[in-house]
Amino acid sequence: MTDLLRHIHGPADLKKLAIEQLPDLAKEVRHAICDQVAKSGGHLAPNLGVVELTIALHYVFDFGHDRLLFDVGHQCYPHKLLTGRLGLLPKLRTKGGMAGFPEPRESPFDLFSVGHAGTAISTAVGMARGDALNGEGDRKAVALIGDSSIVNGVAMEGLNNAGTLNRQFLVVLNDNGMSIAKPQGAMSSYFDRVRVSPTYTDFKKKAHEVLKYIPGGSALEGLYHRAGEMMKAAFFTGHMFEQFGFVCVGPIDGHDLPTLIDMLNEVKAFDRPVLLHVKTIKGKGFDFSEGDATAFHSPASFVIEGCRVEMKKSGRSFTTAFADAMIDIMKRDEKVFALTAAMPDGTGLNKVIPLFPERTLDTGICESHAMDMCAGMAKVGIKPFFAVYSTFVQRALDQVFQEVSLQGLPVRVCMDRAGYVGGDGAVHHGFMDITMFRPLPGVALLAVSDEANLKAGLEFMRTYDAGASFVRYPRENVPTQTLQGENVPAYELGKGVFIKRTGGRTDPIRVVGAESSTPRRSGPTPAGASADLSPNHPRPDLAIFAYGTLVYEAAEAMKSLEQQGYDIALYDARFAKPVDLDMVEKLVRQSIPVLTVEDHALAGGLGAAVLEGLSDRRVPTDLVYRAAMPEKWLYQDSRAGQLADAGLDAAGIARRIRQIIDERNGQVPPVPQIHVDANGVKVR
Ligand SMILES: Cc1ncc(C[n+]2csc(CCOP(=O)(O)OP(=O)(O)O)c2C)c(N)n1
Repeated sequence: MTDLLRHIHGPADLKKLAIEQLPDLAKEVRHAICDQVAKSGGHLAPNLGVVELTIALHYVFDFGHDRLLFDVGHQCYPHKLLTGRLGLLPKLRTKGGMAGFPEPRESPFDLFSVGHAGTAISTAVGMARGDALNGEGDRKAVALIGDSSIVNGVAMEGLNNAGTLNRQFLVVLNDNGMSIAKPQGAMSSYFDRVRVSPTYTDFKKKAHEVLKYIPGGSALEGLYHRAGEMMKAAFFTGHMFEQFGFVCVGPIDGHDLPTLIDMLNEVKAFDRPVLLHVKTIKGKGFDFSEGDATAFHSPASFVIEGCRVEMKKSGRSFTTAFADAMIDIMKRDEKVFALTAAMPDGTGLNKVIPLFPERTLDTGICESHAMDMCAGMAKVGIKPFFAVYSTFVQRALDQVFQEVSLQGLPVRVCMDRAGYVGGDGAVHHGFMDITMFRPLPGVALLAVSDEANLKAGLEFMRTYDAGASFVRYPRENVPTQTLQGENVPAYELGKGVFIKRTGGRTDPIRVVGAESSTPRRSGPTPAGASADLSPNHPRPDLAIFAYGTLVYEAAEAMKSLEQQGYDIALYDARFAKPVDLDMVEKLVRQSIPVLTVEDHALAGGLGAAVLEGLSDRRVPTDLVYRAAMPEKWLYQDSRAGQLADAGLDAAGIARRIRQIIDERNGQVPPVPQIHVDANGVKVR
């Protein structure tokens, strides 16, 4: 193998290479990415597919000055390697290492932190317009977008606006005929047809054909006459994006570096919007990734042994548990319909779809449309279960308001990847689903802590017809041992459940006469004093009111607290809306401090619901404490690392509880609640 990549510290070094050297560089880039993803996991096939395209873009444009916007951003690894970040690659997706998505904190070559599909064209239009206003209209604008993302509503809105630009503007359509899974909808069939069209292979014939269609005197004609022979042949008249006001060029071979460079050099000079349609092979370069681009879209780590590639096994995820629970529900209830918006693998529905082809659907990347479709189905008595990541359901907030909640429709939404998501980082955290949906009348919000609770929660949703219901669960494996055994109590609207108390003691809410408000010593036993730890002790030092899988972190925290002599009760809140205020009120009225614990933003989450609800009941709230995601971005890391940084792992919860109890015992002065906002400003 050649040794070129090591000497590329930025695009200026790339431009020093001869075009003939670039295929060797492409090979090195591919191997560097594949070797690293095999070790750490990450996006593989999308990056392997754009290696030549990225090299060509940096070879032709000057993105220190020009603008390059990535759509989704999961295909940015080659770009990062060509812009001086090879040294960060060994720490891909880990704390302090290389983010898996474009990240402006990392490099001025990354203009936006992105992760959600459909945004590149609009942000590029904005920058192009802004640059023009700033008198810097010479900065070229380029948006790189995939064939599945361009169908996204946001992208379409961007195209609609971009087509009216009276200046250079380039959309590079990376058409690999794939989303994560097979792309969906009429547009994907259209691309299938375009992809097999003769294109620029038959230059002369094509040029002649094109000339026939170009009306005299049009702007296109002017461009056409200025264009080189190859470019003329690649003009695509009748391409649907022509109707948006774009000059359409291609499809061209996205792995043929000399052609890519020639074409980009030509379209760069066009002073109007151009769509360059580039055909690529997702996963290009290795048999295994080309052969199964879905499995290698974003694999966990894997091992390559000769011709064999083995994915590392990683336990039973909530996603798999969800798929199995859905299969069971769909067998029992023929009104149930399951949908995903382009995430059959990520949500587990890939396991469900083959079993129920008539009652499942992948809508493509269009969460808003999917949500409205759910509303339509619910309106006629079908029970839609929309499986979607928490972060992507944000795209459908307005639809949940207007078409779902306002109509009182029982749409069921199953939110995977709720809370911190680990390596994908800030662009994918599911941190505001409670905040978004809590204000909506009739909506039920629940969370599940383990597989048995997941089944029970989904069963509740199946029969809950009074409004929409949303369940959340994280990117994690289901706990191998359960706190409540297999037979968890059924979910009852707005009801939390007692899980356990240190020392196997009784639920304080159930203790007869526990309303006594006599102050008592709490916390660890001072030296020389005898501990009051009788089995029927009426009041614990503190009650934890935890949501979702953090019930398990809290249970773990209780182990160390118990050893230190603390008496703690644990409740699973189960619902953030309606939140079990009766449960919390009973605790507070016994002078038991309550700590709410959730893997969700502090603002508007479970703890906020408790504080607001108690306040409305005129119940004093000074005994309520909240542990939740702090108001600051946590970037790529393991999920465990992110929970620890937020103080939401077992150690953090135990620390917080000791602090609260010590403070209440007057052993330490009150600790002000300090949170750091997005701008790094400390606020009380
Ligand atoms: C709003 C939104 N929904 C879902 C996703 C998850 N997602 C990430 S990449 C991807 C497929 C994108 O396909 P395409 O644009 O064709 O790019 P490719 O991966 O094929 O290169 C999807 C669905 C997302 N990033 N954003």
